[in-house]
Amino acid sequence: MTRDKIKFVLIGGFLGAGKTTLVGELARRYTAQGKRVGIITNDQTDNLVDTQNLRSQGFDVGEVSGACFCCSFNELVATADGFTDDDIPDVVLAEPVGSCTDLVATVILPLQNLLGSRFDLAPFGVILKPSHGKRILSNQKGKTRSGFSPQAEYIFRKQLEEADYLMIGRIDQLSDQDVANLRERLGEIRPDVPVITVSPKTGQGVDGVIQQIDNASTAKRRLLDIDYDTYADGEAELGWVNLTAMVETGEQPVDLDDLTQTLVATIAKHVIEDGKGNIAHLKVSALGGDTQSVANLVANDAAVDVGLLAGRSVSGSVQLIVNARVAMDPDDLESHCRQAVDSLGVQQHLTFNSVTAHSLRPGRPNPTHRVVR
Ligand SMILES: Nc1nc2c(ncn2[C@@H]2O[C@H](COP(=O)(O)OP(=O)(O)OP(=O)(O)O)[C@@H](O)[C@H]2O)c(=O)[nH]1
Ligand SMILES: [Mg+2]
Repeated sequence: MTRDKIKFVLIGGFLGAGKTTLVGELARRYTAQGKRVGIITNDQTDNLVDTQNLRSQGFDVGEVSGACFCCSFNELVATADGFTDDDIPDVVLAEPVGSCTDLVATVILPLQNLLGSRFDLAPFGVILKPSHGKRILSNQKGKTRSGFSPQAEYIFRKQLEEADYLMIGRIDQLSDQDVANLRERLGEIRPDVPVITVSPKTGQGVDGVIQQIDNASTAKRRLLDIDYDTYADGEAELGWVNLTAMVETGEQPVDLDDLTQTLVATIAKHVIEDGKGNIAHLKVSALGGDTQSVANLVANDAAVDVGLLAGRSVSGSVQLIVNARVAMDPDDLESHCRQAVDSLGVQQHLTFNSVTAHSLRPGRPNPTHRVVR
């Protein structure tokens, strides 16, 4: 029996751009169409809020952790194959690490060249994070206004340059003028790619994303002209902390949404008061039984958002996971995260069974495969 190829959809974009939210919304729509969906998440280290978030929405999620897709290409392939044992997906939705770029050369083309008989590679869509896009893309040469270094801004731009189609995200929060300005800036970077608008959170424009995914004619496979030294410096600027705390509530149930929002706000307060930190994405998950809350903060001056609402209180065991990506020293970031968790424990009368944390600066990207011009 011959099978249809698995459609492989990679959704790129900077940290906090809305990739996981979009992947969840796409998965819901494909599932409603009767398609089987597999999702692959990715991070430099383990214990991912995104994996839990998408699993708690009922999706089948595989995780590639320990390095980005390009440096863990064989694990990516094994994870995509892992879905195929008894229930072969029609669509695989994959979310790379938000500080990664050069994905056409290191992930899409190698997958197409080596496994093209099994996977049908969709056009590559990249979602623009408006809060940083507005500042980075309007920069005069040599001046940075985003709070990130020129090297981190370089990654942001390179991500946009390699797209087959670009998405302006969070349009529920943008004025028509904002959208027009961002379109103009994107047109300067890539005059030849379609630019669509989308709100992964409200679902507005997601049909347009599906049309782009199905429009094979836009898949131009643009190879970047990229300097890996600058790319590596930009990634190394980011402090990365994944912290997991296993806690018990007192007899009084705790409101999970309150827990996640408070913890994000407290970590952010420490980071901002420190005066050195620039938040790319702070996310906290609280999982009690089968109820989960995720709260997020995507910039120093943004508001804390509950991306996944639990809507109820629980008592007993709760797992807290913090994933923090902030331009600052990772050891300092870890101590801010630990302090915030401690003070939350006191405030909410939590008993700690364990707290483990892993902090790092991403190492130099060393792709398994890289297609060059
Ligand atoms: N208002 C609004 N918020 C959104 C939208 N899309 C995503 N968000 C919020 O933005 C935050 C980050 O979204 P994620 O989907 O986690 O972003 P991401 O790109 O996966 O982030 P990383 O995995 O860290 O790179 C969450 O609080 C989301 O709820 C949107 O269209 N509108
Ligand atoms: Mg994500």
